[in-house]
Amino acid sequence: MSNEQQTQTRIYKPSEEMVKNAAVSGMEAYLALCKEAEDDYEGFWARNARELIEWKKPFTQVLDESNAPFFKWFADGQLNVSYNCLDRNVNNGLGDKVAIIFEADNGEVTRVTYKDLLARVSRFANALRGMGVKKGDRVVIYLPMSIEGVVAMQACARIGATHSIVFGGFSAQALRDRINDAGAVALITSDGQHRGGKALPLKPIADEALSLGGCESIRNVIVVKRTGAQTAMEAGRDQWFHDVCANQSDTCEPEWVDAEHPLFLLYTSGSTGKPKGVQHSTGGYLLHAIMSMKYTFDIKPDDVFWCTADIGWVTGHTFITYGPLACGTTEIVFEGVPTYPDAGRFWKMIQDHKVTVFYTAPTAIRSLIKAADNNPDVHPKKYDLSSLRILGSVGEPINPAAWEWYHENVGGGRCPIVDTFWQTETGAHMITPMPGATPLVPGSCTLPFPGIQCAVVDETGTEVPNGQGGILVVKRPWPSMIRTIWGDPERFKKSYYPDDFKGKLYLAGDGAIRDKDTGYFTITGRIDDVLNVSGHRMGTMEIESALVAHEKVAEAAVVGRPDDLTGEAIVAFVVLKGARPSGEEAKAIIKELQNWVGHEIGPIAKPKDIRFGENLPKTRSGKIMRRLLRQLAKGEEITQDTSTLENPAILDQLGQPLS
Ligand code: 6R9
Repeated sequence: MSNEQQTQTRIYKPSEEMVKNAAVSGMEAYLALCKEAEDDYEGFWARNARELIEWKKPFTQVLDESNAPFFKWFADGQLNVSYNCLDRNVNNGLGDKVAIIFEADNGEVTRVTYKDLLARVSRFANALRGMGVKKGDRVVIYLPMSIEGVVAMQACARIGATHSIVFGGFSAQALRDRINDAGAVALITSDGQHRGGKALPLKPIADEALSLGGCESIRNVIVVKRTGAQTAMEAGRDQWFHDVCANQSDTCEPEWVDAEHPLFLLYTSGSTGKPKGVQHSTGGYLLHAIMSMKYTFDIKPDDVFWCTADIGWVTGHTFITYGPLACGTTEIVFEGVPTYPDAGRFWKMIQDHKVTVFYTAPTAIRSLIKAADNNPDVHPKKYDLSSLRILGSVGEPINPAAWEWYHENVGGGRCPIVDTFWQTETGAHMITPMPGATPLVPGSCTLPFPGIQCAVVDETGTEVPNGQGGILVVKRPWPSMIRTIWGDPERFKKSYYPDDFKGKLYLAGDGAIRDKDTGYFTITGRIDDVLNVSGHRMGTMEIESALVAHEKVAEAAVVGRPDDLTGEAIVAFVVLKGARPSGEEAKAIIKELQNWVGHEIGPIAKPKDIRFGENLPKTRSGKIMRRLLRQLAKGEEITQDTSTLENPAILDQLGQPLS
């Protein structure tokens, strides 16, 4: 047996102690929860919703399928998410407990108790109300990782405004498109952000976005002072966050909303067209956020939880802003980057703050493995990581070698790794181990979350036998699922409940295979034109449209190629309007196009490799043969018959990497 095979088949059972103390204690407990849901699906979720959420008005209806696939959960119940995250904990005696340990890029630490956080949220919620922001209005938040980021989200939730976070690394154009699509009335941003020892501007990008046209719905811009950079403020529109919060009352009556009220929109990449505004609910979303904290992270009162995601992604929503606070947890919010001042930063922070549950992405792990290989001083073994008890992974498949390293060097061989598969659209965990129950197999996200009914099917929607790969689907609606695509219900139906499956199965967009013996799931990657670069979703079409918007570009096709560090890397095949360039000229245009895409979408969308051709490989009916481009991008030889192509000779030209 080769080493790779050995590592792949190794099974890690939870320790007796872990089993004894875990919320889901042993496989019997896991299976009992699954059976409870199997026997009485609605009863299972309703029981949890009653136990885990404080309702202003209790629900009597559970699941409403009358307008499928626009499902409703707990529709006649009323609640407020901010109340459940803050007031509830303060009322239960946790007022002086630390809610957030904020560590700045420069290492400065600020602690905010539940009582403080409630006061800060209330003041800002009052300020927003004072500006006329009301229930149902959309508010776009374009902020770095900060206490104010969490405060802004919670304040929106408190007054029933629907927030939409735009990741601070996105461009003016991307911000403008999201403001425009959401029809937002207010924008919350900051003068700038600190990352890796540098102060970067943010407000100027927001200003550029607002100047592009299409953002006329914005009445107020609120600016958090972070870097102290000279900042232009437009009279009548822009105000400082600290000014609007000054003199506001520390209390703010929450807006009680229906369970189906949209808590937030979050834009994500799809296979075609523009990014889609994934709309989430209030009650169902909160429920599964809490359940994921309790079951997957086995969260306990004295845990210190750290999710390293940015609040700009769904992981930051569910596992920074909502899940941990709703459970009364102490959590870390980190402003900086894992490699500053050196690549030991994560390990030092775990040591300093005695983190017990740590949740990060495979791409971060892989880059820290590389760093530790090159510099023994930043190796996790140099730090005291004994406080850790559970590790998590999210965003992309974790390769078994990285899993083993994480388990051994960060978890000291004793911490279970929960490899959590889920999506922006699913709101919370879908397939994941339970740390005190599920035997772990590196590289597999193992079994569905209790109550979630996943399957692997073929193109007709028929379940395939274990051991045979197929398409991942979810068989029944679940509380935290996407409700619709903002402003485009037809696209919601087509993307997630396609006619191919008679509109009955939720299509995740990923391929999967189940193990022959255990039934464990392994995600095999996206089956659509979505790339996963460092755990960030990028639509190939989005990058292609950015490229063809450049004056020199006639046509472009974008594909992914496997990359050791980032999971996938973006490769663009480009036909210029002028002659095919070579040498120095080609290099200069490559730089120009990379910067252009960075400016149009954001630095994460920059193609790593750009190749020029006089044309692209096309079928006689004019379809670009992306399969062949993928092979070229990987540097594979094309062996199949290409005689059906209109222009087979083009493959030689495109096979030559320049950059
Ligand atoms: C939470 C989040 C979703 C896509 C998803 C899949 C990939 C996420 C994964 C995983 C394998 C895991 N993905 N977690 N693949 N194993 N544990 O990442 O949401 O940004 O919407 O991305 O990420 O391809 O479809 P989102």
